[in-house]
Amino acid sequence: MAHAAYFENLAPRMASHYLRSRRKNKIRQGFLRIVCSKWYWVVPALSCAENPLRENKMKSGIKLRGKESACLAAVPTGRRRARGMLVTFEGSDGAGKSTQIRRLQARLEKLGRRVMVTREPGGTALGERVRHLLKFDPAGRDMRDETELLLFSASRAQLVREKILPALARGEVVLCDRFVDSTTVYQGFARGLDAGFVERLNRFVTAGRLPDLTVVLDLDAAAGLARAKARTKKTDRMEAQRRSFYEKVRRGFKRLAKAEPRRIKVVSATGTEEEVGARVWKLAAKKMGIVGIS
Ligand code: ATM
Repeated sequence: MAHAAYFENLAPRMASHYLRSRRKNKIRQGFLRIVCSKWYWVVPALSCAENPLRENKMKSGIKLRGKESACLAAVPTGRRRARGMLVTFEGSDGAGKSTQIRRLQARLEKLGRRVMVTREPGGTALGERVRHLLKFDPAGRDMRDETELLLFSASRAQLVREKILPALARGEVVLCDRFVDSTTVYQGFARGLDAGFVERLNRFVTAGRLPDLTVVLDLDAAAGLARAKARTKKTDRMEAQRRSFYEKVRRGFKRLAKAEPRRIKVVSATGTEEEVGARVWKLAAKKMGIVGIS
């Protein structure tokens, strides 16, 4: 009889035990999730054998201290991907944007980050055609300012949707040679087109995605023009402006940086490539939370 009673009660007892342990498990899991929410992606990153950062650490002997997590943010692992980051480079022509972009790309890739480099106007098959129209095509000789604004915007609309947003969604760092601030400064400020309209158009074209960091390489207009002229032999419609235009452009970028000091940083482009590179790295590393690597 005793046995019969035992077995009769077994099912409800098992059910209640099951429910209790499930509740306990849930609480335990919830607790672990809270504790690990900041760290659960660090552990796999450190322990994962093919983690590029770990390999890098071994190869270069870089010691990661303190906020290692900062560097680990570079490694998309497990359930949490590194957040994509958009860094744009602006400034007068000849300020050395492409050189600095290449340097930054190399440093980030050494740390295991995936980097996509692109440029404006251009960066897509369609955008490169538009670039040619804007800069070199004789048909563009008589281009009106409004047409110019729309062509730059058309190239950007394509680039943002075809390349930039997908790369950011994959957790990559996107380094873009010029972006929306060029339109604000060149077409809005220097050409004098309606600033309110330019801003609205910029928002539409970029789907509201502003850069996380914008580095303005600042150089005296005359020095920039001289460098740009020495570099290219092709006649470039955009580079055939008066010096006063470039001075206006320089002032425009500085004004923009004052208005958005958290995002836009002005960096002196004078000095050696390495010196400018060190200034750029300091800003980028800070923005990406990379510590201990100067
Ligand atoms: P570079 O790729 O060499 O930077 O040339 C692009 C030119 O287009 C540059 N001109 N100069 N001198 C800046 C100009 N530009 C604009 O006027 N508006 C824009 O929105 C962009 C992206 C570039």
